Amino acid sequence: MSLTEKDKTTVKAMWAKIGKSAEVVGADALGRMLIIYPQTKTYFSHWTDLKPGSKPVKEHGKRIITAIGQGVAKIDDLNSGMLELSELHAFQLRVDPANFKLLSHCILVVLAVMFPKDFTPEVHVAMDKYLACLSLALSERYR
Ligand code: HNI
Repeated sequence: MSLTEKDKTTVKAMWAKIGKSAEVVGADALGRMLIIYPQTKTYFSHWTDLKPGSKPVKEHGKRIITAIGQGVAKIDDLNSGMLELSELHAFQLRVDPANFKLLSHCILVVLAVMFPKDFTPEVHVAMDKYLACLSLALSERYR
């Protein structure tokens, strides 16, 4: 799957609208993932509190969403843009790449909830495609 120029423009415009809310989006999406797909909690068992709104969830949500924003900036070459993070998730963290889809879904839900007017079907499909491409890029180093 590849992003069209129109997809890229739509993703960039939506990302600009998210702006300062990005941290909230990241934290809410991560908090939801841990509740809705409790199997994902195994990766974060070293945290003191995995509940939505907890300090580690907020801090990590910020880290994740920052990386997703960096992906938007490197949208023309996601594979090389995400290479280091792919390496980290594959070899150090050993996160099953199937989980990227679960987090991506939660991000879409949060965007729909927080930006109902902006989240048109066109934005929905462009963001879905972007997150799928990002997840694929994150899976690059697995094999
Ligand atoms: Ni992920 C650490 C980005 C999905 C489990 N992850 C990070 C870091 C970034 C990041 C950035 C911090 C790197 C560093 O310390 O240098 N993760 C992303 C992105 C996605 C993603 C952009 C998907 C869009 N990660 C996931 C998923 C899981 C996951 C789906 C597991 C279900 N990530 C982790 C774990 C860590 C992590 C575990 C280490 C956490 C810690 O405690 O430091």
